Amino acid sequence: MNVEFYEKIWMWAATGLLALFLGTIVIGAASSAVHPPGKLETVDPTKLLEHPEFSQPGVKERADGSVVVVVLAETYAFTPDPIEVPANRPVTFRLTSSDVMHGFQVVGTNANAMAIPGYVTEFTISFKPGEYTIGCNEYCGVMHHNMVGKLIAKEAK
Ligand SMILES: [Cu+2]
Repeated sequence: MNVEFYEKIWMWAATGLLALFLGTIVIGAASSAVHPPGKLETVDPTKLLEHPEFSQPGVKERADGSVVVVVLAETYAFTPDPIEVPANRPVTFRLTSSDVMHGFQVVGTNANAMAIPGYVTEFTISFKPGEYTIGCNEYCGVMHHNMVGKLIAKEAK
């Protein structure tokens, strides 16, 4: 098979670009600790009001001192809002949605996850002291742009 010289150049260029893009994703994911949501845990989105955990969203402290934030995302709000957590301490988020898919991004941090009806998304992160905006970055309906919340990370006294 005869392949033209310029065609060879473009084939190698395309292969090189694919390798470069894949490498960027792998390096970016590894260096920024990007990871998919925790374990595969399901929940019935039609029975969240009776669910022991998601019927009472909020910030809770476990017996071992770790902080857990149970978040319910629904069109077009996050509950609780605002979320008050201690700063410089690992905080575990457990989120789900009661209706459609929502995003949960704490702007300016590494916290960026999806709230999917039927599934529990879990991740752990710590915050520097300050106020953060929480945004939904999955289009969820006509008022999607209004779906914002606030997170306050307070330094322990
Ligand atoms: Cu949304």
